[in-house]
Amino acid sequence: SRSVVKPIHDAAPSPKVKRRTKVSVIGVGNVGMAIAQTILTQDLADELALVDCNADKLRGEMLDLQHAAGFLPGTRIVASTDYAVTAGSDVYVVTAGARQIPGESRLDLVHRNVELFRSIVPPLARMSPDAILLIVSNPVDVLTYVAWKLSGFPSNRVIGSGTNLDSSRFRFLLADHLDVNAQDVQAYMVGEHGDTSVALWSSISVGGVPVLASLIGDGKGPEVVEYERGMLEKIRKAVVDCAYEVIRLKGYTSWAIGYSVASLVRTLLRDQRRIHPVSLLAKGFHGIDDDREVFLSLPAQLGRGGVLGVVSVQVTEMEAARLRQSAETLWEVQSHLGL
Ligand code: 6V0
Repeated sequence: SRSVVKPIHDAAPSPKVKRRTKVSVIGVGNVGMAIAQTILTQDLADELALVDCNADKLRGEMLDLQHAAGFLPGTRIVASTDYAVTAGSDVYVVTAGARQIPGESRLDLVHRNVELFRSIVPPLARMSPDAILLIVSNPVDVLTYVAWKLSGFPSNRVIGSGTNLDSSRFRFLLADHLDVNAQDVQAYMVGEHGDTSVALWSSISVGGVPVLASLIGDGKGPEVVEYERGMLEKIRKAVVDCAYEVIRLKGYTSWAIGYSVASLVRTLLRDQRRIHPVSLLAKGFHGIDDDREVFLSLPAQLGRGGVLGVVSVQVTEMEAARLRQSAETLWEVQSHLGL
């Protein structure tokens, strides 16, 4: 570049550039690439490293992204089957793994993916001992626990994408039902990502108006309130079913998880202290036993340190009971993993 760009007269040397931010995506399948491409277009990192065990696919994806350089802000894109390429990462996004085949439950996937994590997580922890691990591979809650165990990282730096995506689907469907913009809908799904996720009804508000409470406050008869509750339950079920529908129709899900994980990466890297429902070490919350080392999603404040804290959301006794039930199920699954 020296021959093209010439220094001006009497110029001082550049000050030392502030440390660059680096994100590594492990697994360049449908989900990994959707995340990588969203991170690039949103200009979230100075360097993006990609790792996969399939060398041809990996190099092909790297070149394809690099060829967009003329349209992107200048993120350095590197890729290798060797984890050394990820050294010095601020955030790891782990999407490697077998994905659900139509009809397969997320928990059925567990044994296949635990073996994989034994080869992936220890090298990551060695290459970037201060990084945040963001786990996306399914079953995400179990694998986040597995990543925590295998990395030896403190629990605040091991996060599962959890119900961040479920909550976004929930907001989309609620917005459609209420005819408002999804960005104005606050609503959380918590607990286990997938079939047994828990919708927090009292968390639903639009433009600051709590939706269920306002129905009751408006003096609507119990039939109307019951009808709305029925509608909401239908919406909760639709949130669970819609992942399966996408998988049935296109074979995998990618765009929504891409945006959902990119939004987590932004909050973490820029220390935005925003609140996201993500999978975290949930023992001790909502009556989950202190000896149950399980990762479940709860609305949490995230920042450069990872999980900064858990929001004290209102949870009914029935919702808390379902959280505890999920905790028991996960604990049971984890007890067979030999970790
Ligand atoms: P995919 O398209 O099959 O990609 C998986 C990638 O992982 C492939 O490129 C493999 O080559 C690679 N891979 C396998 N083994 C290794 C290894 N040892 N080291 C490095 N790379 C490896 O799957 P897809 O991208 O569709 O899904 C990836 C994972 O994300 C699956 O476990 C999904 O179930 C999970 N999802 C999680 C979601 C969530 O909300 N948490 C949402 C969607 C998918």
